[in-house]
Amino acid sequence: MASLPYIVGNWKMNGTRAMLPEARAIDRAAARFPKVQVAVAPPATLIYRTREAAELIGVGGQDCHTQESGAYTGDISAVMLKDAGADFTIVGHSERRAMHGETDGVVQAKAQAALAAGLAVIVCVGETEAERDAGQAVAVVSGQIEGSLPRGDGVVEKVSVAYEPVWAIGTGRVPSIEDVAAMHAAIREQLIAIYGADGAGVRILYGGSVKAENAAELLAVANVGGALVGGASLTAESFLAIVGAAA
Ligand code: G2H
Repeated sequence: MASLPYIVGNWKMNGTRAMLPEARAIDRAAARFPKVQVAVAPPATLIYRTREAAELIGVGGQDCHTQESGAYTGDISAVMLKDAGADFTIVGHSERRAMHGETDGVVQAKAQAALAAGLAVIVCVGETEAERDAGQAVAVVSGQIEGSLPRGDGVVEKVSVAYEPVWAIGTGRVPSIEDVAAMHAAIREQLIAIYGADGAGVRILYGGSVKAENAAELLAVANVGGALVGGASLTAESFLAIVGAAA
């Protein structure tokens, strides 16, 4: 059975308790879209309150540490995310890779930690503009997939991949439909190589300047199983327009 389209809002470092009514509005409206799986990843400070405010939608973290606990000032473990009410976490977002020096190995260790804590995980990959211009986009993403994806028995059901070209993030630019199709097909092939036949069921989200105006076209592409949405997820109105496009 084909899985539902998965639409995930990544609030990044945006939101105080004043955002909770948006989460509540998204949750209420999600009941109108039973054929779409909806989730938000608020800042860690809001996970507990968002979980309390929302009953239907998934709630997740934006990152986690590789370790369960210890002397890691300022960090948050997957166990803590789970305890706060998270169902999943994003790992390997390009902002983490670029601003915090996260390598594929670190991202993979974070993904394994998330799974060990009982969370599902969304592993982000994507090439820079220079890498695409150099004709290296598929090779770069393939390297990230190989190095970042968690391995082990039973993990495949809990893993999603988000393809987010770095140059499309928050810029209003999106790749051509042909380029999205080609990249998602390449990722699908690699997922099957890694996970066997079960790799065919892993959802591959597209992320990078998704908005109501382009969502339907992107979501119609083969092997696009949902969207990771940043800026357009910050109000219930703009996020729900994307959820509606997926329905
Ligand atoms: C990519 C995306 C969300 P935006 O980072 O992960 O953000 O939709 O603002 O490009």
